[in-house]
Amino acid sequence: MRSWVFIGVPSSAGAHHAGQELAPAALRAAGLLERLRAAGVPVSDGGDLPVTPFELDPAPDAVAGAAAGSAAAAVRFRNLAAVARVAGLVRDRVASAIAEGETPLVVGGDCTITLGVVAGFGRDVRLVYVDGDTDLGPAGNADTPGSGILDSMGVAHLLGEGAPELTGLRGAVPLVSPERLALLGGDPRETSGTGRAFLAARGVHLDEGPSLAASPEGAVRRALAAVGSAGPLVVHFDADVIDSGDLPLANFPHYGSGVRPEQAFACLRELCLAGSPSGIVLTEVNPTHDPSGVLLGRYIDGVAAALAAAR
Ligand SMILES: [Mn+2]
Repeated sequence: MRSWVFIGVPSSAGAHHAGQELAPAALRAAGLLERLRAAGVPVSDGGDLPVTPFELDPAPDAVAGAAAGSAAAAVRFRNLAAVARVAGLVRDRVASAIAEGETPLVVGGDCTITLGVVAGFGRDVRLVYVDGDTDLGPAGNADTPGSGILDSMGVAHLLGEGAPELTGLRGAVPLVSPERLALLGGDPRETSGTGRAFLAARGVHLDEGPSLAASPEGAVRRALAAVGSAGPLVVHFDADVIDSGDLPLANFPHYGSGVRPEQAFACLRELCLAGSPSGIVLTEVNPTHDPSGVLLGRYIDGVAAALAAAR
């Protein structure tokens, strides 16, 4: 039987603002590890990486471009040094967990930590990216340099587009082969035609929120068929795949996406059951959205029920 290790990554370095760096400690305090064990999931506590909160990183390049009347300001990346440092630490921590025969349960933190997780698994990694966004940043919208927030550019970087400090985390680019990547649950309102074309041109599987909601099991079946069966499977699960009207835990809201919590957790459960993942990344939980703790409790229940399916 597999043995999971909880690896906390208290970082909001790549996020829109602070809060996610509190998630590993909040989930631990709310009983995630105990709930997992009660559900029959063997898990040890591997501790946390260093706390790396969001810091303001103003945009002098974009301001200068606008002042000069340039329509196409250069793409820039906010807090790049901190994001790259955290992702590198995640890569090394995940690689050492794998070497010790443990199954990493990486608990973020913003979505850029997944770059490090994937890098830690090496070249044959397969990734099912369950997320309310397709995280293409400017690669998905040619008309704007974007926000500079790296949290919204993770998939572009996985595919080799963006800052070399991140695309090169494993040495060889890209971090994951496009045919081994499946995106599940994206809010269709958040992905442009350019973004869809970018993914289609590379052969990346995309199944958006409505089709996940229609059949979580069917969406997982299609995603697993798309990424093939050879190589370790990593599952990325962003809390923002869930309609914020039901569970507004995530940093960046998706009100009205139509993906119910039970559908999102059924998707995660089916990935655990049918995909037998070698690692899972949980991202985007912002405990400051939940002063009563009720939302964290629901989230933990869903995660524990899902991981119990992975034997
Ligand atoms: Mn997201």
